[in-house]
Amino acid sequence: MSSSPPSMESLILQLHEISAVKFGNFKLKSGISSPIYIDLRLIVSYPSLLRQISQTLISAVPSSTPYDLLCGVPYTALPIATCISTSRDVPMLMRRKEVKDYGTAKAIEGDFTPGQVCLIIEDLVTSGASVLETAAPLRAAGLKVCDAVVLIDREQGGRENLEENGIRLHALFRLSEMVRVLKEKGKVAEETVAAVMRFLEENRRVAVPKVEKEKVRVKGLGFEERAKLSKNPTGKKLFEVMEKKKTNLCLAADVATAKELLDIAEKVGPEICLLKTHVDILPDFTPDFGSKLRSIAERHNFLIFEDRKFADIGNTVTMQYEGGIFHILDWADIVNAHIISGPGIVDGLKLKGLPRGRGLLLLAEMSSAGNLAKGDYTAAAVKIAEDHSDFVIGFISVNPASWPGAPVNPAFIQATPGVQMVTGGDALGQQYNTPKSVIYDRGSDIIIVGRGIIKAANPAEAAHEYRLQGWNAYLAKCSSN
Ligand code: 5BU
Repeated sequence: MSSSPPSMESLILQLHEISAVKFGNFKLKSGISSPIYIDLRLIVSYPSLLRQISQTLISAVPSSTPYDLLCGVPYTALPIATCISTSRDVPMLMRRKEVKDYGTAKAIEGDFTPGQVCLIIEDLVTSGASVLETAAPLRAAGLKVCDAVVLIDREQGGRENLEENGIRLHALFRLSEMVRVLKEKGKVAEETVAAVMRFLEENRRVAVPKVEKEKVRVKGLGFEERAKLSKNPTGKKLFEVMEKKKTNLCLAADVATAKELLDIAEKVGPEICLLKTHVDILPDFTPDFGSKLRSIAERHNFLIFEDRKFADIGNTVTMQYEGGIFHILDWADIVNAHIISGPGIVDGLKLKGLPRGRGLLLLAEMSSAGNLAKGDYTAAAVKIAEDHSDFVIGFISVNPASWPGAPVNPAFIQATPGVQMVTGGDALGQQYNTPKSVIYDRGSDIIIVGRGIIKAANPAEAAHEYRLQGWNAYLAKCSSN
């Protein structure tokens, strides 16, 4: 075995020699026709070349790039990743290609701990879709994927597509460099080189096919595993309660009086993981409301979420959270906030909430027609949450599966209002989706149901039905992984 990595030129010539580089007319995975095709599957027949490629490839990763694990994109990069793993003594993971969707560790073989960093190994990148297909289940399993190393970059947008998905691409060489070397060595005709260059010019960017994005967005780990990922005690507890009670139902207890609220909390308590209040609608609120509700919550093992929707500057919200008539901080496990005023609002709430072990949901989307929480606003909520993951436990969302870069960090919980058994709305802009659509199709975790339960003839029975539908949708999501 040579001790220093072979030169790029020597690798290119060897690849040409074994006919791993072909010129002609080829249809690529991305659908476009190309005058050049590179088939690196052949390298398993040339152990010395495989070893040289592996050695050189890993040396292309800057020493400042940390990683705990390797994962080759199946299939061609698997032997390359294996060579690197054994020579560098870095553990490897394997992604199962035959698992159509993902979401549980079943899609990934090997030992790992959520939070570890995994470097992706790939032979060739065109649009970056294959790297994303491998990154998605790794990320869904709680691993960090920030870098991918590739032998050849076809220079067709893969680098940019990956960058947009938070993955830096390190390439040993670019396709144009490869062709240039072959031309200089007289291995390829002038016209062929011109055709390849023209092709590259005309196909600078191949979009990641839609279906790949679909795959990237779905599913997630089970609640039990996600409890371990949450950095906030209330976030952790909420996942644990959901798993223990087998419920992802939140009751929006928008009843007329505090008395009625305590009454419905008692009746519906066994069915829910979370009870949501609007304490400022209760005419008979008294200072002991919080302790009464907490004792019911403890008895039935659910958490309390005051849907206060804080929206002011940090300094003001600290006072609103702690003071006034309601003393929300004293009894609500969870509150929520708009991000319209910027990250200072989170700092303010955190100042009071974190020492008490409380959690915060950020309003990333809303359920009402014509609301403005979308696009960049939603993305900003995700960014703020990532920056404060010790306090922010997740989001109020409507369609988290469609967010750019979805799925978001599985430590965050998604809770969705606007839920009834049938789609539709009310006269004031509320829009309803069904439990199945919210959990299974739209990628949320918790259904928030108000009038669907409180206006039912028998709220406890209605809650039971919503609970079954919500939980079954969650189980269906897990088993489709
Ligand atoms: P409904 O009766 O299921 O429509 O009640 C929905 C509850 O969720 C109600 O308390 C709203 O204040 C709350 N809600 C919502 O409907 N939409 C939103 O985007 C947010 C909260 Br945030």
